Amino acid sequence: MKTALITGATSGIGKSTAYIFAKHGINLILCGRRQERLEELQTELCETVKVHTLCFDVRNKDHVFKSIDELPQEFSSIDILINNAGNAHGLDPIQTGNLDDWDAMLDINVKGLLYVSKAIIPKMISQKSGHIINIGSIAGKEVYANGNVYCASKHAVDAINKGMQIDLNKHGIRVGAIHPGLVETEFSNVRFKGDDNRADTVYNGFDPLRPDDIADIIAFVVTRPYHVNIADLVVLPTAQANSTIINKSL
Ligand code: NDP
Ligand code: 8X3
Repeated sequence: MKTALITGATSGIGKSTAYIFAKHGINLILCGRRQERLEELQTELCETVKVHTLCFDVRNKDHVFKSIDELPQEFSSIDILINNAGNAHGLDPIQTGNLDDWDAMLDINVKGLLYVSKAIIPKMISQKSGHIINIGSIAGKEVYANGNVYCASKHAVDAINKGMQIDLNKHGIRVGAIHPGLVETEFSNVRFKGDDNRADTVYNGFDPLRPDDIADIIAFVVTRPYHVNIADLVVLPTAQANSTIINKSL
């Protein structure tokens, strides 16, 4: 049986991925900052697969490395890493952007992803196998108004994904990115700092992606035969043409 470590497993895409992986019989290491949610998931999913939880903020590199280094023996061999933890913080023109928001996005979406990857990649190299999926975004392919730093963080994920593909190629480790468009999760509630009405308007008037749509695709990607690596995938709701064109009449 394979073991997957999923960051950002307490909500949205990461949480759906945990459920779908459990259905595929993949043992789980579930990560996030909200301990209560991790415990709820563990209680539910441990009826199907083995589940271990790690409560850390991906910004805390010491905690990230210690938690992963000290995994119990039965979870220490990680076959699949889903680098999913991340969020947008704010939606402001560059000239009025909030410095704390910028720090959060770069520290979580970019540096946090790097810390978790650095803690796991040497294990994959010594195993001579592994599969890393980086969750980017359409915001990593295009820049939209007021998206500046979030888009920069996701462009960085796109670049890191390509860098990993090159550097890990000779080690037989599969690396790929999935870049979703609009998925209805807690993403906009976080972006708008708990303004749920504003968050709802993002997904009104069209049929957005649901977290299960992306989780299904992640499960498809990790269940391909070893010689198949899905390297880069943009997934949009049918109503979305790109970052800015959304057919709200559907
Ligand atoms: P959610 O807000 O629903 O989930 C975000 C997850 O990330 C939560 O589990 C959260 O857990 C975790 N997380 C956030 N900050 C930290 C942190 N500092 N340390 C550890 N974990 C953290 O959003 P989504 O499911 O939508 O987002 C998942 C990924 O998908 C993100 O990388 C996002 O950028 C990307 N994405 C989302 C899209 C969308 O439209 N929703 C579209 C394209 C990409 P906790 O709070 O418990 O720490
Ligand atoms: C999330 C999608 O368009 O809000 O990455 O940036 S978007």
